[in-house]
Parts: sequence; C-alpha cells; structure tokens
Amino acid sequence: MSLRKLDVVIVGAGFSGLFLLHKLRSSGFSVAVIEKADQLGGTWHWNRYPGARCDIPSLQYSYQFDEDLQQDWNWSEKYSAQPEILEYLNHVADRFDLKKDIEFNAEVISARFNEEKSLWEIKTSQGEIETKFCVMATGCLSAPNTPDFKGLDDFEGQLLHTGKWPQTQVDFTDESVAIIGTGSSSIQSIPVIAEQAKHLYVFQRTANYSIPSNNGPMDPEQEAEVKSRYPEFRKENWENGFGIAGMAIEEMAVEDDEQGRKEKFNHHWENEGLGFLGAYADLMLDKEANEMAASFARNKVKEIVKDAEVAELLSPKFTIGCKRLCVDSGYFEAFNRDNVTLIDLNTNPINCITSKGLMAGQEEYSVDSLILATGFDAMTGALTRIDIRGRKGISLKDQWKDGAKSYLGLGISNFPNLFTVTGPGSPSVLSNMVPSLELHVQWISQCIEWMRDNNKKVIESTKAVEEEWMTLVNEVADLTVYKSCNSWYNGSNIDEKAKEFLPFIGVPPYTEKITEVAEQNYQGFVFDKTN
Ligand code: NA7
Repeated sequence: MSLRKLDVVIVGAGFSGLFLLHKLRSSGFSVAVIEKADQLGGTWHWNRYPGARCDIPSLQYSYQFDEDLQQDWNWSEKYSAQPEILEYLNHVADRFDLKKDIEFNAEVISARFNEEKSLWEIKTSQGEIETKFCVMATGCLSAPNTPDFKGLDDFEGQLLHTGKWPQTQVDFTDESVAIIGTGSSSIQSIPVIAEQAKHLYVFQRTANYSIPSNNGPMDPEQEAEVKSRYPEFRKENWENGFGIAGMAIEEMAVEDDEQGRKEKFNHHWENEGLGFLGAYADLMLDKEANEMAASFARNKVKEIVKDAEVAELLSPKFTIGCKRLCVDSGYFEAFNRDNVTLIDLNTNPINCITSKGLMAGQEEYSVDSLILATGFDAMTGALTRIDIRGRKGISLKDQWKDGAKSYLGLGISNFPNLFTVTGPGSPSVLSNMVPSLELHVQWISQCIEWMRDNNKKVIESTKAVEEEWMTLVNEVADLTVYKSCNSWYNGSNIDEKAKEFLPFIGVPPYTEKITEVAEQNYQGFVFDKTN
C-alpha cells in the first residue's frame, strides 16, 4: 500500500473531528479523518445504550459555526436522544460533504514524530500516512473502563458495556439483567431497561445525585425565540462559567433564608437539570452552601423512593456536583418497581463473575445479560491507549505516567505539531462540550493557518508553560469543592492512573486566555525548535 502524504490527520469522526475536517479543508489543507468505527458519531456512535441522550439542552448542545445549519435543524425534544444526535451529525456530514474524507474502520495503531523530517508517521489498520500535523479529536469519554472482575470471561450470557453498545437492537424482554455502576449511563438506562426486563439487579458502589430532566417535546415557542436571536443566545452562554445558559445567578445560598432556598432549589430541581447547581453562585465554592443543595437532593430521593431502606441506600453521601451530576428520566422512580432490586456493593462486594451471573456477598445472581456501566478512562485514556511517540521516541503514556500535563489542553511538550481537542487542562467536561470543542477547532485551525502564512514549520509546548498551566488548573479547583470526592475528573476511577484534577474550571477566563495566546502569536508555544 502506498504512503499517503497529507497536511493534517484528524483522529476521530465525532463532533470535533467533523468540524475540524470542514474547517481545515475549507482553508485549503489536505486532510483526512481516521475513524476506528464503521461510521461517524464518536461518543454518539458508541453510546447507544437504552435511554442515552444529551443532558444539556439540544438548542445549546449543537454546532454554532454555521447560522443556516442552526436555523434549519429542528430538534424534536428538549434533550435529544442518541439516535437523533447521530442523525444530526450525519446531516452535518452530508451537508458539508465530509464523508468522502473520512476513512472508516481504520484504527490508529501508532503515531510517531519523525524529528528529521518534522512529520508525523501515522500507522493505521488500513495503511500508513505521513502528515505535517496530527489532531487528536478522540473525545474525553471514549476509552471504556472494564474493571478486572474475576471470572469476567467465564460469563456465558450476553455481556455489554454501555460505552460500547452493539449497533443491533438489544431486547431484554423476559430477561434477568444485572447492571454494575450507577453513573450517568446507568442512571439513563435503568428506567428504560426496567420497563423491558423481567428483573433488573442494580449493583451500586456509590449512590449518585441525579436531577430530573423534565424532558419533553421541543417547545415551539422557545425554539422560535432562541432561533430569532441565536448568535446572542450563544454569546450569553459563553459568559457563563460552564458555558451553559440558565446558570448565571449571583445570589449566595448561605445568604438566603430557608424558605427562599427551598423555593429556589425546587424551581431548579423541576426545571433546570444540570443547571440545578446554578441555583446559587456558591454551591460549588462553599461546603456549607453545597450541603444545603445536597440535603435538598437527598430529601427528594426519600420523597420519591417508597422503601425507606432503598431510599437510604440511594442517598448520596458526598458533595453534590463533585462527581459529574446526572440528569434522569425516572431513575429513582424505577426503584419503586417490583422488578428492580438494588444491591449495595459496600456490604455485598462482587466476589466474581460466574458462567451464569455474579456472586456478590454470599449470593449468586443468575442473569441473562450483564451490563457494565463502569465508565471511562476519562480525558487521557483515548490518547494513552494509542502508541504516540514524540521527540526522541518518548511515549505519551510514559510522559503522562505521573500526571497529564498539557498547555491549555491544546499542546503537549515533546509532541510537536500534535494538538488535542478538549484535552486535559481545558474546560472540556466541565463545560458544554459542543461549544468548547468548537472553540478548540477554531483555535487549532487558525494556528495551523497562521503557521502556513508565517512560514512556521513546527509548533510545540514546553515543560515550563505546562507546569505553570496545570498548577493554575489545580489552584482554581482548590477554590472549589470539586476535589472533595473520588471522580473521573481527578482520575480516581482508574486504579493505575495519576490522581490529579484535569479540567480547567471557568469557560470565560479560559476563552480569554487562549484568545490572548493566539493574538500574541501563540505566546508560550515555541516554533521551529531544532532537535
Ligand atoms: P461514570 O460516571 O464513571 O460511572 C461509572 C459507575 O461505575 C460508577 O457508579 C462507579 O462507581 C461504577 N464502577 C466503576 N468501577 C466499578 C467497580 N470496579 N465495581 C463497581 N462499580 C464500579 O461513567 P458513566 O458511563 O455512567 O458516565 C460517564 C459520563 O458520560 C457521564 O458523566 C456523562 O458525562 C456522560 P464509583 O462512583 O466509582 O464508586
């Protein structure tokens, strides 16, 4: 097979990769997207589990780079389900004629920087490519975490992972089903599976907070209102810390009286989903304020769940929002059904998986299907699982062994001309992902264009700026309650991973910073460094 030569290789055909392809191709670069799956969609291709949907309203969880696109597309629900989001991405790909430059069923096996040529050598399952730039649009939650349960291979029933759901319809009718994990994926899927299955066993290690989505058909009046002023609507979101509308409140919970807090929490519980945490400005800054919101949410669980013992087990004990907050459609209500049983893994740990099911505590649960809803090696896993080698053959996995260091979540020292979209050190998972990735795509494309126009061949971050930036990322997190529990924000869900806080908190200051860096000719990065 002949060696292909390109300006840019983009890894991943999700939201980021598609927009990157459109941007860079429009600027005259030769580009290809390399995609492991047999179709586009990224997260929205892989996460097809029942009940999968976005938890940021679709009018915001969508591209804004093209006004005609955002005017033409109509979402059918407030929070769209996975099939509709995938349909949207296919529409975007067709509208901008993207598919012809996407190589499907091609997995990147290795990416090596050739220092002599200043080129990346990319080896995929389909062939080899030499490229000036490599952009990793691999997603923050795309490397599934499969815990090393003893006997997992012995299970003879249907084994599923929510993050790698089959494309064929999975029907649980008349089945006994076990699901391990109670994060967002499980919380979304449990109400749907419970309606189908004969019996559903939920194995919980940590009870989680979840806010009702109050999802429903798109309100035509609201849609028309947003569309009548879409650019301004988007601009307002950029001014919010999380890049999400409806969270820009300045009042403090600790300064309000009990009645005021009750009313406000109730309003946000019933209307805002993730924006529940925006009820007051101090919820993620002050432990006392946070506990007020947490105790409100715990009381809600006790109001919904009829069995007091089950309600207690489902009541989270940690700081609200410190693990990714979940948004559901009937999660706690599902535990009022006779065919749903909750098993507390703290008192009944999983001993092993058997051919028929699993042993937890002293009991064996025989099931037809076993679902692992055990999350992802978040933010870094999709990168470290590829053999990426920079200067002097240094592997990214080794370089990040004691912690992922990146400048602005965009560039990594020793890895010249390699960019990451929503990489560690950027707001990414603590923001509305679609605008955040669009911001990165715009920044990266402009940088590559600027280099072409200014005769620069190589751009690279340095250890010094990365240290400084990641220190700031952690200092900002220290001002909040985000570090007060185990979460995938800080690597604690993966045993062998460095425990460090990865996302930068605060969309407006971050946007200001990267804009300023670009305006000052990519301040902090070095160009054309010799070996
Ligand atoms: P999450 O949020 O990481 O949830 C994973 C769940 O799996 C969580 O409840 C974990 O418990 C549990 N888990 C993980 N490993 C184990 C083991 N070994 N034993 C028992 N339970 C385990 O992943 P999701 O896929 O639900 O959501 C990811 C994001 O996708 C979500 O936030 C949205 O942004 C979309 P733990 O809490 O660690 O005790």
